[in-house]
Amino acid sequence: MLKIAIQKSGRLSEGSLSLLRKCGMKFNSSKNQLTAPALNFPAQILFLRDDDIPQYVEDGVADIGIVGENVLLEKGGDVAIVKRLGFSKCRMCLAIPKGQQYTDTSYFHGKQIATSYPKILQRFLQEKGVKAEIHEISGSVEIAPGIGLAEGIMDIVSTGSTLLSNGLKEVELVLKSEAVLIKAPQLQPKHEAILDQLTFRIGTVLAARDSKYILLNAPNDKVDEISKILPGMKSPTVMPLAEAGWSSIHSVVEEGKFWEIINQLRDLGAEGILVIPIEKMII
Ligand code: PRT
Ligand code: ZN
Repeated sequence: MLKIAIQKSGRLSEGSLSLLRKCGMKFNSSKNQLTAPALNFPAQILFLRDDDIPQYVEDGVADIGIVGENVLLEKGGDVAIVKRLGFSKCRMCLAIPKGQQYTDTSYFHGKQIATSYPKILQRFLQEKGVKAEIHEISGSVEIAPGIGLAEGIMDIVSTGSTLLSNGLKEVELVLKSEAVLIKAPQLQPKHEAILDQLTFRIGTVLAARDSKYILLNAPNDKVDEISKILPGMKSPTVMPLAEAGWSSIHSVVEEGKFWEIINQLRDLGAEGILVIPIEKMII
């Protein structure tokens, strides 16, 4: 039985539950539950506070876990990242009051910076050769400059609206973070085997999430050029249309590249372009 630690409630929980469910795992999760057995996979889910997950995984209480990379970097510990999961994306930034003029990191020399992530901040300041005073506070970091507790902050930013509404501006990117799958330093071979199955499934879910199935009609003399733009998994499927001189081309495109190539396809005479989500993708 593989023990999987995920956040009980917060910004990682929905993404973690949804990923496990898309991997075919069935389990009942109710608010007050601390654990839930998977009903159709040799795993048990442990619902924990995100800050505790790296330690639980390092100690082997859980075999694997899903946690924000920011928390992992702050807590340290002897755990390995198995996969980056692409959800709960955010960045950690230094921010200062809007009215202040900012030049570069030397701005922070001798200043006080409030954060809940002292280790990450310490490392960043050291790399930049900046000597500043770190004020560790556990929450509502963004109010620190307003109440005179610090001159700047280092915190998680997603949309930037929290900074804005507290009269702050982002001045340095410290790191980018996303949810990651971590594993214990020592896993029993039977647990490694279950983890292999799970990471295979996660791979298919992530590949499908980042790809789209595309179908289009094109004049026959443009099929070669269009096929070069749409290489697909191996090569595109090309089928003749009932109308002479035309073909239907089917392929897979990376979501991120879609808008880049759509104009090229239209310039080459592609018509009736359909883009369809993919449920699972086995590469
Ligand atoms: O209770 P528990 O300890 O489990 O949860 P938590 O309250 O410590 O963490 P939670 O659920 O808030 O966040 C879990 C993880 O989600 C973080 O460690 C990050 O990896 C990730 N994440 C993604 C975020 C955000 N986006 C985010 N926007 N974590 C926090 N925020 C906060 C941020 O602290 C700031 O207060 O949102 C505010 C900024 O958001 P914007 O959109 O206004 O910029
Ligand atoms: Zn937390």
